[in-house]
Amino acid sequence: MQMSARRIVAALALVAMAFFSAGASSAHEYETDTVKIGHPWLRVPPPGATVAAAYLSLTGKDGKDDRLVSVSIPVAERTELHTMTMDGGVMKMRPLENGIEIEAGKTVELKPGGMHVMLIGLTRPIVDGERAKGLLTFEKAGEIEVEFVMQTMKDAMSGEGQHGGMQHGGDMKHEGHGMK
Ligand SMILES: [Cu+2]
Repeated sequence: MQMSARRIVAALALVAMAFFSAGASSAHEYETDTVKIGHPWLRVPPPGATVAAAYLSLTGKDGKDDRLVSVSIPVAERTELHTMTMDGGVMKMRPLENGIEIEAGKTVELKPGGMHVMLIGLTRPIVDGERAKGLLTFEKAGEIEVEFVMQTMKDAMSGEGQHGGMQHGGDMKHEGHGMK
């Protein structure tokens, strides 16, 4: 009896491992007292890019609200929270000086074509399937460490419909970056 029980435990452990190795692109999430953080990912930029963008979703828990104040990802010299808007047919990005507000029971999506974490001055290559540690700072929940999965646009969007292929770090106009 005891042996077979052990075998079952061993089998379950294998199943768990299979899930963990099922791919860096599988969804992962984190939770604070106030916010659920969904699938932080870092988009693999075009070769030679010095900037990149990272995304995640933020859901305010019932009866709670918070604000994402800043994000730090050590693969870049600095990061900014950006919004993206169309201005006369040109996509423009602007820093979100007050961070990102998270309302109770609502989800804010940072995603290609919209709000994003801008990584400026990459200090290492962004490689599909690898991970980068990041630190999110919330007004109420404080600091929480997460991992950003490095993914291509295609992987990230699979099963999520069409989002159009926004290119980051190409000809796009950046405002307020002080990029040199
Ligand atoms: Cu940007």
